[in-house]
Amino acid sequence: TMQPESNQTPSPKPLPPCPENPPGLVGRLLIEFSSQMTMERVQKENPNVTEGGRYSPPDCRPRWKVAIIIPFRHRENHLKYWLHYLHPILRRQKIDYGIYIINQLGEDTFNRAKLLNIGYMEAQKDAEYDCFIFSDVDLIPMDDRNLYHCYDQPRHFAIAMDKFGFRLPYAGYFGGVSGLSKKQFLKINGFPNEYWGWGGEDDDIYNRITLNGMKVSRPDVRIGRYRMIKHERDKHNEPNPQRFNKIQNTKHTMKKDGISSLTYKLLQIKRYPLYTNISVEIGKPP
Ligand code: UD2
Ligand code: MN
Repeated sequence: TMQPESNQTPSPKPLPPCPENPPGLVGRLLIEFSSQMTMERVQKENPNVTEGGRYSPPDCRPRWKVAIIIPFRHRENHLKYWLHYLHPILRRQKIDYGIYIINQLGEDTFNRAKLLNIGYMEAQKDAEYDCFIFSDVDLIPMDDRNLYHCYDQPRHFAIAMDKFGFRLPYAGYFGGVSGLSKKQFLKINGFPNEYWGWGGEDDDIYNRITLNGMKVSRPDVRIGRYRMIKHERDKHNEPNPQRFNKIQNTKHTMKKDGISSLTYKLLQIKRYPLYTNISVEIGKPP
């Protein structure tokens, strides 16, 4: 005999998948950095973001679970603008996401790519992310049709920056903002840990992608536009004189230097309303 269905608790209505082209996008955005920004203001603007900078669309089932990873030291002012602009954009894009600031403690030489590797490791302790977007703290997209999720091939988002005259500076450029699925990231053994100081690490990542038989995917040049907040070169992030040599050798170094060889000391994880701050000690150049 059949069970009467009437006295069962109704299961919640399954959400439809989020649309591939979210209807609430507005396109080209006005981005400026002259108005005063405070964290209190940005928090008030984003009441629906949950602790640690997590958000999931309430009305549809997102296609990707995205960890956004930002390498960081002493850029508090830039971070406020980044959060002010990005949270509303990501919300309109119907992305399920978490924001991770990877903060290098101490004053030894900065190491962007190693911090990004750490972000990949640490974010996965929080949730089953399947997409990782790596962004400089000073880069704001000028068009919300530049969708922050992953693609069939590793994605380069920041292709037309104001500081480069809104053009790609060279064909193999992969700096600024990029995104890889978990599978793509593991295929290239993550990012190099041995680029200390400014430059070269993005070219090494580009080499890893092409050497492993993948191609870089990019948005339309009218959509992949960015503003970078103007800044001086930071202390302890001087141009790395070894970078020209090192990017010639990716083929030989990528198998041993990468996510497989990553070591670091985790010092603190703090959940703020709009982001998670992960402070780490990463050592110094040999
Ligand atoms: C370019 C690339 C960047 C990277 C870098 C070389 C662009 C827009 N970006 O950036 O992706 O390849 O060259 O390493 O072309 N940071 C701190 N504190 C520091 C130093 C760096 O937080 O003391 C972080 C921060 O997120 C910053 C990022 O590292 O945005 C890149 O450093 P940058 O902004 O000084 O380098 P830039 O603008 O030449
Ligand atoms: Mn910059």
